[in-house]
Amino acid sequence: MNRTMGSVCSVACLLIIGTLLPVIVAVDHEVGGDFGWNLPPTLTFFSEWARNTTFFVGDRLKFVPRANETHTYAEAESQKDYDGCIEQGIVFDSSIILTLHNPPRRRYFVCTDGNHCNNGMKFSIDVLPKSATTTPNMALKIDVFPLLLFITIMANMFFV
Ligand SMILES: [Cu+2]
Repeated sequence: MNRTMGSVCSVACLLIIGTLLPVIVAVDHEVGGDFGWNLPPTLTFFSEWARNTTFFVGDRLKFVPRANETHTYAEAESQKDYDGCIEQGIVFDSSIILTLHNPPRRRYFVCTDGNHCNNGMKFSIDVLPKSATTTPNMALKIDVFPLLLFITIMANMFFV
């Protein structure tokens, strides 16, 4: 009886984990990686970082400056504004974590402090649809895994 109860509990736990797994796929990106959100060594530093990173709806951007540097961030509305370092709308303190909400689209970020944008503190990203984060293959594995375990445990209970 104890063994049955234990198995039922394991199955319940696995089913819960299987349900929660797809929710945890959102990723936090620290802008600039370990270098952080600081005056970059080259004008293309942040563009290169962005190009080597994949962004999905639901992911978050963290702008982390060094303790002795102060930086903000804001969005530019178009490629033209971005090229000219013209920001629109809200200027965020770097301590504010930004969630990449729907819709999927190209977004442009610049630092609004001093001449920082012209000195390379800017990057653009293509935010991809959320569905792309779970490939059909991966979604299948997540759904099938608890079921397979359930079948295995049931088989053990009845045939061992
Ligand atoms: Cu700055």
